[in-house]
Amino acid sequence: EGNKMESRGALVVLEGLDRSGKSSQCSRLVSFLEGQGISAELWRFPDRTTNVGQMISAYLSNTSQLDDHTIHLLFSANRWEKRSLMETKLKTGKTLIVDRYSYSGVAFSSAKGLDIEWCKAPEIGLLAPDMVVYLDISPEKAAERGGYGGERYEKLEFQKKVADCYSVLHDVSWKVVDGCQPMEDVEKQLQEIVLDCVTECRKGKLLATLWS
Ligand code: Z5A
Ligand code: MG
Repeated sequence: EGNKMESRGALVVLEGLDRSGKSSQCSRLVSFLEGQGISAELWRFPDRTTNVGQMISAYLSNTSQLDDHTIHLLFSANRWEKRSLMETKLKTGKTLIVDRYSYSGVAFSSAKGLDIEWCKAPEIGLLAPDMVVYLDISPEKAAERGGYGGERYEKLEFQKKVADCYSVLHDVSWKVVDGCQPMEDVEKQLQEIVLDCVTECRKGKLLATLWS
C-alpha cells in the first residue's frame, strides 16, 4: 500500500497533590523515552509563559486577587490556547508528558466549594489523555517534603480538600502509583506503564476528547 499513516504520540498526564513528585518524574520520564528512541516532550499546566499564564502566575503568588470562577476559567483557557499545538504534536508522533491537566483544574476549584459539574464544563472538548497517572501521597507526607513555599494553595488544610476532590474524579482507567516510594522505584513503575501506553497509541488507539 505504501501509504501507511504515521503513528501518533501518546498524551500522558501526571496528577497528584503538591509535592507528590510530578515535576521530578515528568522530566525523568521524558529523558527515559528519548533514550528509548521515542520522541517525547515535557509539557506543564499552568503554562506560565503565555499572557493568560502570567495572570495565573500572579494569582498563585498572591500578587493579584481574582474571583474563584474567574481564575478557574483562566486555567481552562490556558489549556485551550495550547490545544491545537498539542494535537499537531501528537499527530506528528510526539509523545507528550504533561505535568497537571484538567483534573488539577477541577480538583483545586471544587476544593474551594465550586460545583464540580460547573468546573468540568469548560474542559469539555479538550484532548483526553491516553493515560492519567496519579502519584499517590497523603497530604501530611507531602507537607513533610521540603515544606511548602508561599504560593496560594500550599497549605495542609487546603491540600486535604484537594485530595478528597481528586478521589471524586478518579476513575478505573487511572494508574495509581505510590508516590511515597523512593524516587527510583516510582520512576521504574512509570516507565513500564508509559511504554505500554505509547505502544497502544502507535497501534492506532484513537485520540478522544474530554469529558467522558
Ligand atoms: N492548579 C489549579 O488550581 N488549576 C489548574 O488547572 C492547574 C493547576 C493546572 C501550581 O502548580 C498550582 O496551580 C498548583 C495547582 C494549581 N497548586 N498548588 N499548590 P504547579 O504544578 O506549578 O506546582 P509546583 O510548584 O510544580 O509544585 P508541585 O506540583 O506541588 O510539586 P511536584 O511537581 O508534585 O513535586 P516535585 O517538585 O517533583 O517534588 C517536590 C519535592 O519532593 C522536591 O524536593 C523533590 O525532590 C521531592 N521528592 C519528589 N519525589 C520524591 C520521592 N519519591 N521521595 C522523596 N522526595 C521526593
Ligand atoms: Mg511540580
